[in-house]
Parts: sequence; structure tokens; C-alpha cells
Amino acid sequence: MKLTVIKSVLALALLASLVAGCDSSATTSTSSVAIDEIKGEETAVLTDAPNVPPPITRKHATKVIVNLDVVEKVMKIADSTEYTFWTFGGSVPGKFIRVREGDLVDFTLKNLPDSKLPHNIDLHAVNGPGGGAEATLVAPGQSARFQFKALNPGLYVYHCATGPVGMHIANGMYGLIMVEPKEGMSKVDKEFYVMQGDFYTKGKYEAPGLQEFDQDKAIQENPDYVLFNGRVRANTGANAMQAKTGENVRLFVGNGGPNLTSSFHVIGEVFDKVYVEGGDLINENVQTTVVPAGGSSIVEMKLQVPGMLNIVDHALYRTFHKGALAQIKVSGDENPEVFNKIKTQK
Ligand SMILES: [Cu+2]
Repeated sequence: MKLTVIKSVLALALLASLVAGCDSSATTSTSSVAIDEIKGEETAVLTDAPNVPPPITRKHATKVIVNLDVVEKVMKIADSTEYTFWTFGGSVPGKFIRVREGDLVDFTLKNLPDSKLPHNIDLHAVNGPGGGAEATLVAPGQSARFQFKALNPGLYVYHCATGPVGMHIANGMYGLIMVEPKEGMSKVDKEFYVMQGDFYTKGKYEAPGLQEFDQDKAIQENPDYVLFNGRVRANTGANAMQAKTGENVRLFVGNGGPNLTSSFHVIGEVFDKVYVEGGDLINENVQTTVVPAGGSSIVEMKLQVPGMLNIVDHALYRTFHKGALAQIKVSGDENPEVFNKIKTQK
């Protein structure tokens, strides 16, 4: 009799635990489906540097259609110097792509008919073979399509991975894709896209005319140009990025390489926040942040005083002799509590 009772109690306990187990697994799987459930579809807004697409405001995952063209074209690398760039979308760096964690990205890469070579794309945000490289290898005039789930939030480099890979990257084939976390990013006043790359030409820095790629210099990691946004003075002077005092500015920073690591620095400002390597880790009060080749960083700074902010690679020969300079023009009232030049009597 006693044994029967014990057995019944045990059976009930087992049943209860099974039911509880079922319940908890049912809850987990339901909530994970709810987070990632794809509702509707939209076509991605793609932008050229220094512009970024608007922040994502939707609270659900969707199918994001990305159409990116590979364009081989001659452009100025300096005022009197031309270079045959290979690009994602017609400029260097390539188009900025912005999606949300959990989105299904439906990606089509088209290699324009007048290209001379096959190309593909490896997006570092992809969990899958070659980051999409195998699925997207396309000859001139062809296109290829694949889908991936944006599982990991963060700022990721994408690049061409067609051999010789170093050469395709050295010719400008890289850009950034931001996967916003599902809870969104903090609000800021301005956002800009700044991407570094190193370039290797037969002629010296700013030698006039159309310059060819120099393989030996690339192997020696001895670039003639180290540039922000693909051109000497791309975003300086009249083309500087614009902001105002009191604004909080976010820079999405990438480094295509192919070779150099960037010591990314803004002269006359402090990074209040750095998303280290473009991931979740936030560092605060940083002077110079490392951006490796094939890596990224997100930096934020509240602009305190007016003037021209110089964005540099603090390996400074690259800035003064190889072109690594971009600028943010800050307008607004002086703020003598933060910075005040004292007049001295002679
Ligand atoms: Cu390529």
C-alpha cells in the first residue's frame, strides 16, 4: 500500500516536471520566434561616405533587400592623380548598409557588364561560408543572390574576397554594414561614415596622371596613400563634415586595409564613448582607438567648442605625407568655460 502511494507520488512528480519542462521549452521557443519573426520586407537605404542611412526605428525583424553593384571606374585619388578603383556601389568606401539584429538580409550582388574581372563579397556580419563569398562570386554582367540572418549586432566590414584578395581590397573594395541591436542605439545628433584604406601606386604620392597598382609596394606594406574615404582631401575644407557645438556626434569608423592598422584619433576632442572593435564593449574617455585592418570602431564625442576638428591616423607620417586626414567643421558659440585662450601683455 505504502509502496503504491510512493509510486503514485513519484509518477505525479515526474509528470509535473515533464509538464514544467514542456512549458518552459514552449515559452523559450515561442519568445525566440517572436524576436526573430520576419514581418514584411523593405529595401535598404544605402549611402556613400560620409553619410549613413537613418537609424532603424522599427521594433520587429524584417526582410531587408540589399542590391549592391560592383563598379570598376577611374576616379581621382588626389587632385591631379587618377586611379582605377574597384568599388561596391561606385565609390570608396562602398555603400553603408544598416540593418537590425534578427533581420533576414536578402542580398544581391551585381557585377556591372563593363567590369573586367569577377568579384564577390565577404560580409563579416555573416555566419556562413566565406561570409557570402562563395555564394556571390560573379563574372562581369552577372548577379548572384543569397540570404543571411543578421544574428550578431555590431559594426562590420565587408570586402571583396576574390583572389588576389589583397589587390581587390587595395583597389577599394570594402565598406561597412551596421547591425543595430534589437533594442536600438542611443540617440545622437549627427552620424558620419569614415573608412580608412591604404593604396599602392607606381608613382609617388600625388604624382600626376593615371597611376597603376604597385604589387611590390603592397607586399612590402609600404603605401603611397593612407586615406579616409578614398581620396586625398575627400572630407576636408569645403567638403568637411559639419556639426555644431553641443551636438553629440557618432562616427562609424572602418578600416579596409589591406595592410595597415589605424591609430584613430581626433585632434582636439576626446571620445566620450568607444564601442571597442565595433562590438558591445563600451570604453569611455578614450584619446586614440585602434582600428585593425578588416575591423571597425564606433566613437562618440560631444562637441564642446567651435573650430575645425582634424581626424587623423596618429601614426602621423600617414597624415602629413600620405593623405590620412578628414575634418569636422564645428560651428557655434565659443565656450570659454571649457577652452579659453588668455591674452597676454607684451
Ligand atoms: Cu573584387
